[in-house]
Amino acid sequence: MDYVDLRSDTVTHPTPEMREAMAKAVVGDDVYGEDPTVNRLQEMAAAMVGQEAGLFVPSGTMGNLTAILAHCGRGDEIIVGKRAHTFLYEAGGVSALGGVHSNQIMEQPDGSLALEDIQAAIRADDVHQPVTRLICLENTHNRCGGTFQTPAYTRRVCDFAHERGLKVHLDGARLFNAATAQGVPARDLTEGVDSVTFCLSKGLCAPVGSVLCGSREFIARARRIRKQLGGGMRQVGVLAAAGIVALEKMVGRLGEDHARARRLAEGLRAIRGLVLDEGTPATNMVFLSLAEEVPFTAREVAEKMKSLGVLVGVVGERRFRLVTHYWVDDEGVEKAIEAFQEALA
Ligand code: TLP
Repeated sequence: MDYVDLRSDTVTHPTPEMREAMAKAVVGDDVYGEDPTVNRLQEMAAAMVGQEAGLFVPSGTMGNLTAILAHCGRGDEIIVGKRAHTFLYEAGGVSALGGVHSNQIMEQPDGSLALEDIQAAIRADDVHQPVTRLICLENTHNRCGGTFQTPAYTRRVCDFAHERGLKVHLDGARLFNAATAQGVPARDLTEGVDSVTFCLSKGLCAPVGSVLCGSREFIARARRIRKQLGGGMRQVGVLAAAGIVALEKMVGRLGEDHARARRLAEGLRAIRGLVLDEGTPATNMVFLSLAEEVPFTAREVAEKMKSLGVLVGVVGERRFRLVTHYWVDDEGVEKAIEAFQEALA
């Protein structure tokens, strides 16, 4: 059965054009820096986010981990949102592998970190305390609803950080969704950051990979850390080739996913028993909950939906996340709305 898969945009398959580019990719040993396709992808990626250099990594998780370990030493501290992917869903890698301590602060509902909360989290110069080194941002913000931050906000945090001798890392897994939603180039959202990762494998449909970008000096350090983590890959141009197609062909169409998310939200809003989050969707994610009177759990509803050919993300006892992407068309959206209706009947 062909499911309408709304669990995540991580489920996207490569497009036929990507598969063709992968088959034809010219490759070399990337640990020697000799894979021309990887080098081209890294240059393209860095240019798109206004940074000097890029580093191809197997996943967003490894990109964030590599960046944080390149910015911080053991016992240093990062300031990070309580609902940040890096804090919630990366298996505690920064502390397990890097000895990096995290100081979590609550995001604002829109996923931003308030400057006064950041200020309050910065440690004093005191032997009892870890040394604050880095502020971690996320744009779009996954668990805050796929919300986006503006160029002005990012610049404000960067200025604030730099005045205090701190660095800023941006988890831009869905950076191009944030850019599309605001009609700005991605580089406007990365101006001032010391490092940024974005994923090729989510809405952009590449099968694998993210790119970490920053200054040449930073990327040289990150390259050694990637090697320590076992992420030095060899003839990986076969994957980078799909990433190049992702950047050339898929960035410009993300607005279609956002429009489908809006249509999906509109259809679901009309169904009794479903309560949509205020303001959802900001980009390609729709967050919603079951109304109190519904006698099922989200998991039970998801099981029924599955039998109707629709897969949904369960993110709480009574809560769902639905993510639109390239492989969900208009028909899929209507099918999902009907399936919810039937599952709750
Ligand atoms: N997010 C996944 C899950 O891990 C939750 C998803 O389905 O949304 N940063 C952000 C903001 C992310 O949403 C993700 C993946 C990552 C980093 C990690 O990327 P990968 O999966 O490539 O390690």
